[in-house]
Amino acid sequence: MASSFPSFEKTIQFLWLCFFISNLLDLAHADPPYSVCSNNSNYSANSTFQNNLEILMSSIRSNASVSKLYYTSTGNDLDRIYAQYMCINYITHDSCSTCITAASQDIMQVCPGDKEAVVWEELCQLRYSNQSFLGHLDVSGNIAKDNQKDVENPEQFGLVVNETLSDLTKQVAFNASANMYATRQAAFTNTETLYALMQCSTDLSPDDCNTCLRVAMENISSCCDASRGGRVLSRSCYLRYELYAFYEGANESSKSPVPGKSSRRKTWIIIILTAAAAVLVVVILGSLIYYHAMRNGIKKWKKQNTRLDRNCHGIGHPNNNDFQLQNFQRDGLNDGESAFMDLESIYAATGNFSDSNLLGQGGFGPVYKGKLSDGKEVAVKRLSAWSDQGTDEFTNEVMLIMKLQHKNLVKLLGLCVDGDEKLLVYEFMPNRSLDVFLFG
Ligand SMILES: *[C@@H]1O[C@H](CO)[C@@H](O)[C@H](O)[C@H]1NC(C)=O
Ligand SMILES: *[C@@H]1O[C@H](CO)[C@@H](O)[C@H](O)[C@H]1NC(C)=O
Ligand SMILES: *[C@@H]1O[C@H](CO)[C@@H](O)[C@H](O)[C@H]1NC(C)=O
Ligand SMILES: *[C@@H]1O[C@H](CO)[C@@H](O)[C@H](O)[C@H]1NC(C)=O
Ligand SMILES: *[C@@H]1O[C@H](CO)[C@@H](O)[C@H](O)[C@H]1NC(C)=O
Ligand SMILES: *[C@@H]1O[C@H](CO)[C@@H](O)[C@H](O)[C@H]1NC(C)=O
Ligand SMILES: *[C@@H]1O[C@H](CO)[C@@H](O)[C@H](O)[C@H]1NC(C)=O
Ligand SMILES: *[C@@H]1O[C@H](CO)[C@@H](O)[C@H](O)[C@H]1NC(C)=O
Ligand SMILES: CC(=O)N[C@H]1CO[C@H](CO)[C@@H](O)[C@@H]1O
Repeated sequence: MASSFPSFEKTIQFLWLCFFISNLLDLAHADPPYSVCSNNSNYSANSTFQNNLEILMSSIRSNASVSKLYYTSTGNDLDRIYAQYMCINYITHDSCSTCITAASQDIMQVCPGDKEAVVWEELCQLRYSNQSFLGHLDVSGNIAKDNQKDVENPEQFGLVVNETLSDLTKQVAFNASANMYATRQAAFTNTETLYALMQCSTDLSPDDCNTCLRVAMENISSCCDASRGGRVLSRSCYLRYELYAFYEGANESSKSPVPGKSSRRKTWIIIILTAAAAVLVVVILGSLIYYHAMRNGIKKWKKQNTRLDRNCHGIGHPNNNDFQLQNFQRDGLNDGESAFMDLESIYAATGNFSDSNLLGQGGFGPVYKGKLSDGKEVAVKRLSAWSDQGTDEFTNEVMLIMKLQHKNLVKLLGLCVDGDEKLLVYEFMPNRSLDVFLFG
C-alpha cells in the first residue's frame, strides 16, 4: 500500500529532477565555443608569456565595447603575443563586448598552455599567437557547420546558394564601400528566402579576402550540400547562410520564416517542460491525496509506516550519489563545498535548536543559526509542526527556491524531511537581512 502513494520524499526528489531537467535544457544551448589549438608550442604556468597573455586579454575586453575588430600585441622577443578579435558586423557594441568577454575567458581554457589559439563564439572570434598575423590570410583550421536539417530540393538550393554567395563574395572583397561585410537575400522558392552573410577580417587585402571566401565556399559544398543552412568559421573570414533571417536588419519577408535548428530546440523544450510539468502535477496531487488519506483515519497504517527514512539532502556534496544532486554541483549552482547534512548534525549545529541560536521567528516557523562540524555557518528554518498547511508551505517554498536559486540569492544548502521535522538549510550570510531567511 505504501508504494501506491508517492511519499513526500519522492515528491521532493521529483522536484529536484524537474529542476535538473530545466538545467539540462540550458546546457543544450551551449554549442560554442568552437576552437582550434595549434598544439605545437607550449608556455608554462606563471611564465612571462602567460602573464602577457592575461594582460592582453584584459585590454581586449576593455576595447570590445568600442570597436568590433581590434588587433593588438604586447611583450618582448620570445614572449611577444599578438591578438585579434572580430565581431560579426551586425551585432551591437554591447553584444560584441559580451561575446568577447566570454571568448577571452574561454580561450584561456580551451587551449591551455598553447602559444596559439583561436576561439569562435556564436557571434565573434578571438585569436592569439606568438607570431604576428596582421594582414596574413589563414584558412587552416576552418570549421564548417551545417544546419542539421535537410532541404527538400538540394540541387535547386545549391544553385541559389552558389549564385548568391559568389555575388556576395565580389561585393565583400572588392567593393570598398562595403568594408568587407555584406548580406544578401534571394528568393528560393515561392515561400522561402535565402539569407546570406559574409565578412572578412579588414586587415586582409581584397584578393586575400576573396581567397578566404572562396575556400569557405568549397568547405560549404563539402559539409552542407543537403542542409538548409551552413556556416564557415575561419581565422580570416566568416560565411553563413540560412533559410531564415538570422541577422539584424534582414528584410523579414511576410512569408513565414522557416524553422531552423533553434526553433526545433524550442519545440523540444516545450515538449520536455510540458512533460515535466505533468509529472510534477501528478506527483503533487499524489502526495496531497496521500496526506489527506492519512488524515482521514488511516492512523493505524500511519503508525506502522510513519517513520520516513532520515532524509536530509545536502546539495552538492561530493559523496552524495544522488544523480540529480550531483548535477547541481556540476552545473555550478553550488560551490561543492557544503557539507553533507544529516539530522543529527543539524541538531548538533544548532545546539538542539536552542533559544540562544534563534535568529528570528518567521511566518512558517523559527530560524536558527547553526555551525556545521566543518565550521560552515548555516541558517536553519524549522517549519512549524505537522499540519497540511505546513506541508503545502514546505512544498511551495522548495519549489519557489528552486525556481529562484541563483548565485546572487541566499543559497539553499540542504533540506530534511523526517516525520514531523521539516528543515530548510541555507547558507548563512551575516550581512543579509533576516527577512531573506524568513521569507525566502
Ligand atoms: C590539438 O589537440 C586536440 C586534442 O588534443 C585535437 O583535437 C586537435 O585536432 C589538435 N589540433 C591540431 C592543429 O593538431
Ligand atoms: C612561436 O613558438 C614556437 C614554439 O615555441 C617557436 O618555434 C616559434 O619560433 C615562435 N615564433 C616566434 C615568432 O617567436
Ligand atoms: C604541450 O603540453 C602537452 C601537455 O600539456 C604535451 O602533451 C605536449 O607534448 C606539449 N607540446 C610541446 C610542443 O611541448
Ligand atoms: C603559479 O603561481 C601560483 C600563485 O602565484 C601558485 O599557487 C602556483 O603554484 C604557481 N604554479 C607554478 C607551476 O609555479
Ligand atoms: C557550388 O559551387 C561549388 C564550388 O564553389 C561546387 O563544388 C558545387 O558543385 C556547386 N554546386 C552547385 C549545385 O552548383
Ligand atoms: C558597392 O556597395 C554599395 C553599398 O555598400 C552599393 O550601393 C554599390 O552599388 C556597390 N557597388 C558595386 C559596383 O556593386
Ligand atoms: C576547407 O578548404 C580547404 C581548402 O580546400 C581545406 O584545406 C580544408 O581542409 C577545408 N576545411 C574544411 C573544414 O572543410
Ligand atoms: C526590403 O524590402 C523593401 C520592400 O519591401 C525593398 O524596397 C528593399 O529593397 C528590400 N531590401 C533588401 C535589402 O532586400
Ligand atoms: C580602439 C580602442 O579603444 N583602443 C583602446 C584599447 O585599449 C587600450 C588600453 O587598454 C587603449 O589604450 C586603446 O585606446
